[in-house]
Amino acid sequence: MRVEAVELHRISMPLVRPFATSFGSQTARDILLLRVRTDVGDGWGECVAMADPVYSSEYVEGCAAVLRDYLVPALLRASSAGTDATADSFAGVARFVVGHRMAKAALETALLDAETRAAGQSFASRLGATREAVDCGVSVGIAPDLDGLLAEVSGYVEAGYRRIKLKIKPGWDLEPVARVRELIGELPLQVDANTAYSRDDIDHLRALDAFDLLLIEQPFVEEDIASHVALSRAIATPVCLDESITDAVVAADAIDRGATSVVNIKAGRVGGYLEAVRVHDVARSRGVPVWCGGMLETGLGRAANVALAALPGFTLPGDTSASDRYFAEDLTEPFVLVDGRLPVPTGAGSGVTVRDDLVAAWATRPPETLGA
Ligand code: SMG
Ligand code: MG
Repeated sequence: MRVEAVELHRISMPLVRPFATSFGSQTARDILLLRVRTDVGDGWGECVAMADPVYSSEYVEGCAAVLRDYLVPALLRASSAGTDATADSFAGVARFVVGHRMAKAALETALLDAETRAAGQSFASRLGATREAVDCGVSVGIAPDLDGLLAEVSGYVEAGYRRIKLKIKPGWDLEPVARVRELIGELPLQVDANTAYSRDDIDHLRALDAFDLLLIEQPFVEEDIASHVALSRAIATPVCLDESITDAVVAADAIDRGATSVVNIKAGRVGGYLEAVRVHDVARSRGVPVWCGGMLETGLGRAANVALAALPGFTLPGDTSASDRYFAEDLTEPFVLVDGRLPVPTGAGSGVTVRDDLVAAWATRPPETLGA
């Protein structure tokens, strides 16, 4: 496969309701999309970085810069020098840029889409999926008040979600969790702190053991593996790392050190879907369950996530909610919940079609074309 050009598209999509976390509130999704133009057809990839560097050090404008200045030129050079520009060979090109995993993942996904589409193969089959539908959970932001939270959660329970995840932070934890547990009975429940706590909070966090949670996700800062080990020893609720897990080596190490007994896998956070599969593999070989995280993706990124979530080690419901959880209208055909599950796309490539009319209508700046 030869890459002829790469387009950078920027769009903004309003959220159906604000999504608040310990690091701030989002009201719209500012998204970078990539289209690769190749000799065998086009491929699309979505960059999961947020508008600001608040969830991770990466952010949309930074991803666009590293793609424009480094990753895309390196890919175009390698391709014109005769390297077969597949997702696999992209690893060799990407290696010379340190970090910037979300930017790399977006480009790798576009290549994966182009090559599997041309071969008539689905993402699910390329990644090694074994299921036709995946169990879905929903991530619930920090609400303005408890009544608002309970009303929102009730709506998701009615919609059929198989697991609720609550965002927590100091001052918004035990009470909301207790009230939601009371509301939802035995429905699986978990919490995500997005690094809002410190080691001094271990005694406080232990009180969460009363609520029979599936897990507590990323209570401490991402580099602090030692405090996650300390918490894991002090608490009965399983500790799950998200932000800390940046590749399969880190995942294996965190598991072996006892910092995490469940892993949240996000392809963007680990540099792409191929590395995400390797994280799945190291966890599975250690008997550690994984689940698919989310970054408020459009249908494009959601399609790839649902394919990943269909691998055998993904034994817990993911943050793979339906399109209408975030968007009134999706960029692709919408993902609709059926009995708390989403069907895994079976068409070639991502299996969904990006609507050019919406990419143009929602554009926040003119597209850039590199190469050609
Ligand atoms: O896609 O439903 C989704 C979002 C799930 O909570 C979610 N993601 O830390 O896991 C996480 C967050 C990161 C994004 S918060 C703006
Ligand atoms: Mg998280």
